[in-house]
Amino acid sequence: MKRILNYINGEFKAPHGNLWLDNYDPSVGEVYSQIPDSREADVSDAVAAAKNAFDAWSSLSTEKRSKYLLAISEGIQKRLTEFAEAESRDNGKPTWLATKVDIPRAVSNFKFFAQAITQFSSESHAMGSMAINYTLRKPLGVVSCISPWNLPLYLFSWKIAPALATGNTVVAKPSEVTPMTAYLLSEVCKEINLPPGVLNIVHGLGPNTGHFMSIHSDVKAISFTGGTKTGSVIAQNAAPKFKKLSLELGGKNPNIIFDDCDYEDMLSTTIRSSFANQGQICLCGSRILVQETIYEKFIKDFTAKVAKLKVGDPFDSKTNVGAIVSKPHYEKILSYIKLAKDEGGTILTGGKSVFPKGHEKGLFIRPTIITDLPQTCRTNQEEIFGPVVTVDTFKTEEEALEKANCTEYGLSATLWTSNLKRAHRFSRDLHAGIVWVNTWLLRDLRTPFGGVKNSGVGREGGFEALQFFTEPKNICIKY
Ligand code: TXE
Repeated sequence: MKRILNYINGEFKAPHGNLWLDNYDPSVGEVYSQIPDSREADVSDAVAAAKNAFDAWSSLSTEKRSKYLLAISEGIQKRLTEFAEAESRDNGKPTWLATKVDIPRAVSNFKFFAQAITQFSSESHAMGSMAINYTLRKPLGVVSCISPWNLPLYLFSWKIAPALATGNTVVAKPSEVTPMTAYLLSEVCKEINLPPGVLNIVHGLGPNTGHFMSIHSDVKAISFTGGTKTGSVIAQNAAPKFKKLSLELGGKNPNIIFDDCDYEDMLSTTIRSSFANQGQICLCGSRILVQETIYEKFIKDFTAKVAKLKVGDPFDSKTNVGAIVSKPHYEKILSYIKLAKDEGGTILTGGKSVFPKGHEKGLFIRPTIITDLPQTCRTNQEEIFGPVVTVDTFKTEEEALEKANCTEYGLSATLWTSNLKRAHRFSRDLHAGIVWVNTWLLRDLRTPFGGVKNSGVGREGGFEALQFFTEPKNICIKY
């Protein structure tokens, strides 16, 4: 059975304790590889390597660092099919999705930050004829990047690329549930001769590997994407040492549909925003709010289309919905479907597991639509993170806004309307870090990405990421 290794100081290394974790293919429910169960000693090695590499890496010219990032980007691009198949097998997502979105996006992340760093500059503030202030932006040192399983390489590279571009050295950990493309990335780094220690990839469990990565005193900042509870644990661990933190956490995003929208566009996009990647995207619109005037029509059309989605083999190009990432997560989603029924919800379609031919032990759940639940119930308040949406109605704009804003989360929101004034007004008043009007998940890598309330702290993307990974220093010079 294939065993992947840690990538520390430019070398592939087995964990000190020789401990290993099983890695599952969720579409067949079987272990297909093993990964290091790294502990404190492995993390210490990685941090020491990163610390050692920092002076040389941070002193390289921007152009040279940029070239390394471009080489990584090209290295992934050359092996795109291999990366996409690995992502699909590890995660359960359709291979076409990994080929079209996940891996190309990882390629663009490295390319984007390779270019962005060449355009990064800092401010100066003139004090009349008395003095001039200018801001120096210096890299932080060793930083930890911890990423989740839903968009494995996509989110891993979204953190690593800006961290490296700004001159930091990195210790990174992918989710233990989806480690394979991070391992392939370490192969690419080796192939392109990235200087040893600049990027170190350590595999293992969150409470072990991730924990040591967040408490190590030589780690200056942590960039984390994952569950809200984990984010809170990391924030508590990081606080005593005043580490800089960027936390991208969960969401319970509203998808608000007014009767004056472009109906067909809304309908096809809503299917995507509800069930893309098995609903396991923090930006999915899991609470659909529909204006009463078009509710009956919407329910009929939406249910009919969703019932026809093909669930099954991720490697089949006709599959719309692949496997759920892991057994514990699969059980969590099913338990929420049960909760929704207990809370009085009506299941319009889905609501159960399926066992496609040849994948009888796989983890598949039919896309599920639930109605008749108040916004206050747990099903509508807690993040399910699966192919499950609820649909509710509203009469007025005020009611829609109140329902949209009524959770502890505030990551993203989608708004469907042709009324320009309403689009501006409503977008302004939504509690969300990102608002899409008449579209969903249309991403421009330059824009700030992140949420409010329990959806996180800080922003990633574009110059926000470059600013996060640098420390500003003000220098005041008297004329
Ligand atoms: O994520 P975790 P889980 C949500 C979603 C899901 C829930 C839990 O609702 O059901 O979170 O998912 C590492 N110190 N999202 O348990 O645990 C872990 O190893 C340091 C939303 O899989 O947050 C992994 O690399 N690190 C989300 C990463 O944190 C720790 C995407 C994320 O894992 C750690 C995923 C610790 N103590 C889940 N504990 C989104 N917003 O995109 C775990 N980790």
